[in-house]
Amino acid sequence: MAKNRDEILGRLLENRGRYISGGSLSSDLKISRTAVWKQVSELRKKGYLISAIPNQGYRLEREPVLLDSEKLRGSSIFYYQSVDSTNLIARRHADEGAPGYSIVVAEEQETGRGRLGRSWFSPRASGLWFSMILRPHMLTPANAGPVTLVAAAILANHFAGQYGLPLKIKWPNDLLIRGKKVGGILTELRGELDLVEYLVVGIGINVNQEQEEFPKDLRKISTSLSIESGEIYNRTDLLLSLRDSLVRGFNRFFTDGFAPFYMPWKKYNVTLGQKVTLSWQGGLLQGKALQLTLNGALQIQDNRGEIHTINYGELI
Ligand code: BT5
Repeated sequence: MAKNRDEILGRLLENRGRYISGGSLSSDLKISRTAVWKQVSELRKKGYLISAIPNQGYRLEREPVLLDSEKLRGSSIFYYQSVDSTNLIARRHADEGAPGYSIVVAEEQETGRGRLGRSWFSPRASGLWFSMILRPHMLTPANAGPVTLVAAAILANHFAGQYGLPLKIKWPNDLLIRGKKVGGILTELRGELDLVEYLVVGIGINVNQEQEEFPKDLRKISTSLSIESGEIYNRTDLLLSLRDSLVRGFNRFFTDGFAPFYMPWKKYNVTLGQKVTLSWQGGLLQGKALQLTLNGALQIQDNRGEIHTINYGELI
């Protein structure tokens, strides 16, 4: 199998800029067209951008560009090729004593995770999939609630300021550009009832993917920075600059709380003022997103006029 894949890659590289027909690959390698297509899919998963046109065949558009491990060295960034989930690896590092603000980043995640057991599509060498360990002093789990919102505000501000990209926040953890999901945040914590030992803030951002690289079920609802701006990003520089913004931002949060992030969050959010449906207590709560509290909870006014304050949930 791997031999066929290498052969196909070799042929694509030799014929750079030209289409090679599936038929000729299949007869040269003595495998079925379906087998050719399967190997092309595998190459795509590894970060090769390969276009396909009926009657013309396959063409290599781009090879994967990996993160620059030299540049990341000595910066408390643990770099992996492939992991199950960077959040899980970060938890392991944190349990072994890794300091606050360490980052785990991987080229690909085999089982990237969203919230509530959902999965996060994390193909090789095209996005940024990373987790930052936070070690706050004397933070209670109750006060850790806004961490996801703080991360979202930092990210939106970073992309607006440094890249001119109109990132928006959908409460609590979705990052959108023009209504499509470009990233998400998964925050987990370890601690006791009254004290947080550490937090892991997992961040996934689609960076250089093309639309056709997303699986069918995500194609209409997702986007990447590259799709939105037409540029290809240097993911190493992006990661390092994001790390600086996150360190600065979380430092501020741990000293001054959520207050400094309240207005930025409101500036970038697309939730307040909207009709929303929240999956809640096993059912649905419908109403209008009225306001964000100073603790980062969402106030929803239901259709009977009653106001509910929601700390954690899922808008659908
Ligand atoms: C999230 O969950 O949005 C949190 C995603 C966090 C991912 C990072 S990557 C680094 C770290 N390590 C991990 O294992 N996770 C974190 P949620 O709100 O539950 O959204 C999940 C839903 O988003 C899925 O059910 C899909 O519909 C959609 N989705 C999955 N992959 C996507 C992608 N790459 N781009 C856009 N949407 C995606």
